[in-house]
Amino acid sequence: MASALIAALLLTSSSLAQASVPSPANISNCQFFTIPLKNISAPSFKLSFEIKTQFDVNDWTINEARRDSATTFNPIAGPSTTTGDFSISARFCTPVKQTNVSQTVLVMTHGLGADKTYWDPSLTLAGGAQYSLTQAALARGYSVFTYDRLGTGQSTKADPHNVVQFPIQVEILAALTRLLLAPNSTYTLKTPIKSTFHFGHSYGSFVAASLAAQYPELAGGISLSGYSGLFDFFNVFIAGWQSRIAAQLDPSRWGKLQSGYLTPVDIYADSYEDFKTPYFDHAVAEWVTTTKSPYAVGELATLGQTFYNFSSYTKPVQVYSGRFDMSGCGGQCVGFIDGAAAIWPSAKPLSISGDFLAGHSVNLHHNASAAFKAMLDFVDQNKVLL
Ligand SMILES: *[C@@H]1O[C@H](CO)[C@@H](O)[C@H](O)[C@H]1NC(C)=O
Ligand SMILES: *[C@@H]1O[C@H](CO)[C@@H](O)[C@H](O)[C@H]1NC(C)=O
Ligand SMILES: *[C@@H]1O[C@H](CO)[C@@H](O)[C@H](O)[C@H]1NC(C)=O
Ligand SMILES: *[C@@H]1O[C@H](CO)[C@@H](O)[C@H](O)[C@H]1NC(C)=O
Ligand SMILES: *[C@@H]1O[C@H](CO)[C@@H](O)[C@H](O)[C@H]1NC(C)=O
Ligand SMILES: CC(=O)N[C@H]1CO[C@H](CO)[C@@H](O)[C@@H]1O
Repeated sequence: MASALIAALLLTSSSLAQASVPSPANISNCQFFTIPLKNISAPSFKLSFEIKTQFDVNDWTINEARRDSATTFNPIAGPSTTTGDFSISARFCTPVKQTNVSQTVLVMTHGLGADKTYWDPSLTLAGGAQYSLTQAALARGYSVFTYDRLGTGQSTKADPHNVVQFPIQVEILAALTRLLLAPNSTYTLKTPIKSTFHFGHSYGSFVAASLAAQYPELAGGISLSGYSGLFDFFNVFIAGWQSRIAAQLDPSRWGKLQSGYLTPVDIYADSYEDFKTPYFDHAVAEWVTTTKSPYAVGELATLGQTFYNFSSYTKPVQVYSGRFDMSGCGGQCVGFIDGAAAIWPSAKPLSISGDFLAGHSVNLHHNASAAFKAMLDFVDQNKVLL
């Protein structure tokens, strides 16, 4: 049944392929890597709750979403430290025709519920190249690095309460960036990397932003989408997701995951957060649901619990979100997203845009190529050597 659905979906969406985008094979060399990271250490938190049953998920959702949540619910019981060895699944691509521009790598960090394919849907979606920031960046000559954040895709599925938390995701991104910048790096197909520009989507934007604040020497600039930097509407998003314990929702897909790995209940809950009608194709929403990756409750509960000094970051910052972004702006960014300027008082330059006709997952809407142009123009104009 499920495979019949997928086959039908591929047939339907193959018509999208006709917008002729050069085959990725012609313009770039790509390689997948499994990167062993040893002894990664970060501050962490003991949580005040534990997910064992679906009723625990419901109650956690209510506690996070209720109107007085800020004063009645503290997910943190106390400080701790996490140290571990992790295996990170990643992919590096670089243009066949190498130029100086190829020595800048765009490092892309995906959001909650996704994996690295967010940045290159053409890997598994027929016609997906038009939604691929990776392909657009390669066409401009940049190298691109994408990876599955800890707990997602093919990376280590660590303890979803105590280990997969926000600060360790920042440390992992820092470790990966250092590996890319290392002389004679194993992970860059012999392309010497001189500078990095970080891209984030949604949760990945918070990770990239925090990396820039903590380790400015590792980020020549940042471009953030699915992001306002503000948490005012997280309750609308968390409630709308109607999360389920992934292992119980679909044992054949996720049966091996611990109970703290959650996922929105169905395609409509996924789409509630990601998309805005009429600016997307339903086939793309189907793709999101058939390829999604559960999130760890610990990473969502610990977002915003650590202080990072964003005001000390002096390099280029771009905020580029869809007008109808649900988690970032409560469904309407116009008249709200400019508030993000206060987060980045020292950024030079700072560019904030929230009127692009899309929901949260900017890259997956019809007019994605216009968003990619705006994002990559910003890199072209502002890339700075580290
Ligand atoms: C692991 O890293 C910590 C610092 O974060 C260091 O003190 C310790 O010696 C390291 N252990 C190994 C085995 O490298
Ligand atoms: C590329 O970089 C090298 C070394 O930094 C420089 O000499 C050369 O002029 C650059 N080429 C272009 C086309 O920018
Ligand atoms: C990198 O490779 C070059 C050429 O093979 C070599 O001369 C250089 O010593 C290497 N650098 C490091 C840090 O390994
Ligand atoms: C953050 O950084 C700015 C600029 O470097 C500094 O003035 C400020 O004191 C820092 N804030 C905190 C709380 O450390
Ligand atoms: C696509 O997005 C750009 C940038 O926001 C906008 O100027 C253009 O009008 C949009 N095109 C369509 C067909 O929506
Ligand atoms: C001109 C050219 O090299 N075309 C190739 C692009 O990539 C596809 C798929 O790998 C090949 O079939 C074409 O021959």
